[in-house]
Amino acid sequence: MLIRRPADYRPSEITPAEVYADRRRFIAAALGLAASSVLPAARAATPTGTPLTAPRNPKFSTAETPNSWDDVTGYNNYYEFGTDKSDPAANAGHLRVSPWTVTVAGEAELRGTFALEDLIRPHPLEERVYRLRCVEAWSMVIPWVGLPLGDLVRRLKPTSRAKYVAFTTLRDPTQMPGQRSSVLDWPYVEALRIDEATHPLALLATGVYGRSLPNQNGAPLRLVVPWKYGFKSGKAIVRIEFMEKMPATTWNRSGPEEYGFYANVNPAVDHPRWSQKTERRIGAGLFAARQPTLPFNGYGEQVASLYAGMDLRRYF
Ligand SMILES: Nc1nc2c(c(=O)[nH]1)N[C@H]1C(S)=C(S)[C@@H](COP(=O)(O)O)O[C@H]1N2
Ligand SMILES: [Mo]
Repeated sequence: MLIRRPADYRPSEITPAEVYADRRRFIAAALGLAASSVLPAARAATPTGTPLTAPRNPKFSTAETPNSWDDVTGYNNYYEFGTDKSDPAANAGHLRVSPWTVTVAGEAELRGTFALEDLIRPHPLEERVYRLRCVEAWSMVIPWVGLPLGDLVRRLKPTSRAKYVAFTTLRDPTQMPGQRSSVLDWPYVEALRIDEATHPLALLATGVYGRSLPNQNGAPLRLVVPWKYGFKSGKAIVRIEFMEKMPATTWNRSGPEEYGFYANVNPAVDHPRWSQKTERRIGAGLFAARQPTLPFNGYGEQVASLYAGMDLRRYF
């Protein structure tokens, strides 16, 4: 069996795109310009999208300063639209995100295909400022808008057999050019254990910066699991399936020795090709010090008990 290793087709994975983005900011600063004036013209300098009513939930928000709109919407991972950090902003704009349906399947009482609005309408939206730590050792602070995933899961009434829940991204190569290449097995699937999915920190995001999600951030519905590496947070979700057995997930299949099912942020367990001890905060500037990565991305007090007794080196 051919095991595709991301390194084989992403030789420039970690640094060049970041350095490139920072260099542009650096040049902009030197010229006394707004960074946006030298960034690609493809994206708006100010927030777009429909304004949402979503009071901030301070209990679940970090006090750290959020990244800029430019960082949050211009530096993305979304391989359906290309593997460079600037590709999603440049290429995702045409994705049709309305109307949108989500199919609920498997071990749940409330199954079927729902209009997105019907699925989320009963749940009030709130804003939560979360850290997002990418497995590639960069991080951002992002003011998400969404609903607690656990509230929706409970409403769907998983059966007693449901132990996992999988989230599948849209598969549509006509709209998602990255799906015409085999960079990953499409569609993108990520999954959680049910107790993870019902943890109060797990969020289904419909917006960011007080407005509906830009396509590059996963419109119209994406997961945000702040104590896990960013790849667990699937974008453009069309299917939620409750399962008895642990499902195969995209990144784990693509490199099982590099990307575990759990993917909990853990500075003590390095990625085989790089350290996870520190991270680079996007937007901090070329000369800013890397910062230490915290266990469970700093959410250990809330989530560590989910993994009591588990060997986190084995279940990484
Ligand atoms: N469908 C899909 N979801 C995805 C990805 C992807 O390539 N495709 N990339 C993941 C990774 S690696 C990260 S770090 C986050 C990035 O989210 P952001 O671009 O909103 O910051 O999205 C995750 N969700
Ligand atoms: Mo990531």
